[in-house]
Amino acid sequence: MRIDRRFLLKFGASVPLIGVAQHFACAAGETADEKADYTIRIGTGPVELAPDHIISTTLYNGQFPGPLIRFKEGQRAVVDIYNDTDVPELVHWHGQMIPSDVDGAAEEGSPFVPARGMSRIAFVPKPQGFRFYHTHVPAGADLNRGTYTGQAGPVYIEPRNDPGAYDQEVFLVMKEFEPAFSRGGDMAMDMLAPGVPIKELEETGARADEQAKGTPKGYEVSYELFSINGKMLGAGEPIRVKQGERVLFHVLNASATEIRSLALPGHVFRVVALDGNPVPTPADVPVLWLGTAERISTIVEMNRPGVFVMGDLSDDDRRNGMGIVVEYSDRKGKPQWIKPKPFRWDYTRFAKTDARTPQPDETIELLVVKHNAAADGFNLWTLNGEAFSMKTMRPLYKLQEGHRYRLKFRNASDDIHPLHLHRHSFELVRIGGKPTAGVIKDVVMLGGFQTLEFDFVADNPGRTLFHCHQQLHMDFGFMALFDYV
Ligand SMILES: [Cu+2]
Repeated sequence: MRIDRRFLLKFGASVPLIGVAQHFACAAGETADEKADYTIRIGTGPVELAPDHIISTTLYNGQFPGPLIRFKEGQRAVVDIYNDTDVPELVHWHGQMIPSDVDGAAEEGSPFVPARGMSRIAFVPKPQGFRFYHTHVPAGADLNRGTYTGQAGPVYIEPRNDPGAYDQEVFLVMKEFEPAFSRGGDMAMDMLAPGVPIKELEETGARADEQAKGTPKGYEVSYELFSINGKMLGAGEPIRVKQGERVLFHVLNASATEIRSLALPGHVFRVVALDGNPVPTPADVPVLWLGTAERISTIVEMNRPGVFVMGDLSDDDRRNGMGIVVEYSDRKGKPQWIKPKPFRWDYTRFAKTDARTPQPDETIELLVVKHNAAADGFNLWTLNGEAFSMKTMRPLYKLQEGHRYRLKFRNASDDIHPLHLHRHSFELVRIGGKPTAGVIKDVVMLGGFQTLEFDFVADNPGRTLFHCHQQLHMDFGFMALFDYV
């Protein structure tokens, strides 16, 4: 067993409340003797998605999804991470406001978990709500790396007091397996509201296409097998419910690249939290849409007895596994699927009724452009003309602690981008031209040829990564680093 030499330093940096001096006073032996609260083992193993579909991939603790980790908000946790693979790894604590060196992103300075080695980290989990953990290594052209693997698991940070107005809590992790490169996809692109494509952005996109004339479009990734909680539709245990029950679902889209949808025929979802943060206006919707890495917490009242398929709207993906059976007690029979009416996903539905937000101290504009097949057959992505360089890791912008920043995105591509900011939450302030307020997230979908604005307060000093969560986009330029002055 090898202890990462940086781990003492990490302790000092991550326990501000207890005091750095005290931690440096404990000898290395004492901290090493301290028992870990959680242990994560990264290793390759099989996943039985269905009896006739057993795949092999990299997993946490030999299972997919990785074990549900329940932290207590504000209560320091020690996590041992063992890497039983031959390549360095990173475990990122998505959606938590923790220091850069334990966040699990190399761009921020988090050390790798060495191949065949281990790291011990400690941090104070926050904020409360539904988060997750996943690998943060680039995959590039290797479909056995990064989020194409099974390295993802749910995290729930228990609030200090839980209202508990539900009868059952169910975590759902949506995930595809057996990826392959393809040219062009068939993903739904017209499911976001409000907003219409902006002509000027279409023209910018067309000019970029013109420059790449003659080259085919860049690689995309498609998948053969689809699952919820590591089981293809029908292969796992059904979710068993009783009439009149209120079931709280925590849904995670753990896809590397895809947008997912979810519907339960005859039932509505009352959305209570987005990315783990309670929404100002809980509202009922017939369909959930989640970009890569987005989470939705939603209560369903079980008031229509039967046996149903809760599944993705894509017929192909659902038939290849993206669904789970919901079964009322004493009901038997073939699970029913009824296609819901088309429904556009609108974050502003859950917003404050008054769309006023504080004025930002500074505004940063970011133009997103796709360069077809410009990187060895992969699309290259630029922000204000620059693709992120893993070599220089140059910070794009220096933040002043305490300032409120507004990021204004203009998307000159037809793709939807799940934008993600590390170590901070942001507030949506404008989507497709419509002002909004009060929806706090850490991932948001930016529509094709559309605009979006969000604000964040620089309240967690340290290097901070921003990127598109679509693995192909983040690996090929769509990243930016912020630092504090
Ligand atoms: Cu993207």
